[in-house]
Amino acid sequence: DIDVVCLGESMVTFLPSVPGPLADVPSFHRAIGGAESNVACTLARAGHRAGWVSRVGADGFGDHLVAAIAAHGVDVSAVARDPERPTGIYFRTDGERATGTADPATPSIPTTPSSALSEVVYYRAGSAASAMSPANIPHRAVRAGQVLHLTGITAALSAGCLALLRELTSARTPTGQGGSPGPLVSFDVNYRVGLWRPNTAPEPAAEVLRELARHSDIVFVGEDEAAAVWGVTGGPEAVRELLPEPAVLVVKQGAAGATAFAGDGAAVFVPALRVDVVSPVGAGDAFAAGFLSGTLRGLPVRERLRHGHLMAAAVLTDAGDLAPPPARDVADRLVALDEESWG
Ligand code: KDG
Repeated sequence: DIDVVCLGESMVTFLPSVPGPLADVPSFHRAIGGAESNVACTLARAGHRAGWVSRVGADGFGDHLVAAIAAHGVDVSAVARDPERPTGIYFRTDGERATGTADPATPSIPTTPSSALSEVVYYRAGSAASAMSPANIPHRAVRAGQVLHLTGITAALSAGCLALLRELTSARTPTGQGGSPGPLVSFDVNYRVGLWRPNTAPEPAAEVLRELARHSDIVFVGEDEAAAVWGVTGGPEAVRELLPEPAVLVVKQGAAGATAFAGDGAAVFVPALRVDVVSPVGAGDAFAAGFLSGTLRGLPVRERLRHGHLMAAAVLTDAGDLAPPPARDVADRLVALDEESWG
């Protein structure tokens, strides 16, 4: 029995040994990345039964990915190997860490967030996962959980991947409409601007991501993403106006916090924890995992958001895309702290 199935491409990730531009980094440290498997790994570490469905190459990077994700406790039995296509990889660079002081009296010393100077370089075109389509996916395994987690990254990879997401989002059976209820579809918009170039992406991002979000049950989107993809400014309410359909909509507001619309429609805002950010990559995935963990446990929306922030904080303070979440009893104690502790 599986609680959550996450479907999407994962890649072997290379993290730089030193900050600086790609041309100057002499060596890299191997890790794993992939928005959906990050969610699966975090959920598994948090005590849920999580599965990851994907395709990887019949190569050493594929071996490593499958083994590393399985080592987090994720069910990888439905991952297929493609002897014709490689496993995707990607490299990250790290901007110089913020140095100096934020004191406005000494403005000559810049305080640049490291993320502003970081680069992501993908080698994933033509990868095994980009060849996913409705024809080569284990449909029973994909629908085996209570929740099926997808992201907008997959929609950018190929026409087949986009067709698959369309099928999975539109085939859901909302509870109360008869038939055997399929999994709740969770969709993180995850707008990756580098993947949506007109000559490589199957269709324009704005329409595709909106359509997929509207057909999902639980949607995660950053306020900054909503502005970049749809030109929506005006806060979480404006995003809700654009996406009124999902039963649950979570608008992430960066370091400020996140707002959820659910149930009676009232907005619930929970501030984020203030942490020293080492790397922001993967924090959104950890947030989604925390929120979904709370959803699976039937917790109130406010607590789901707090679990999201706690798991995001663990990744924000780590260099990799993935970090172990706090143990469940610790997380529960922190989530139960009063309003004052939560800012
Ligand atoms: O969400 C973090 C991801 O960006 C990273 O792990 C790699 O899936 C990835 C992507 O496509 O950028």
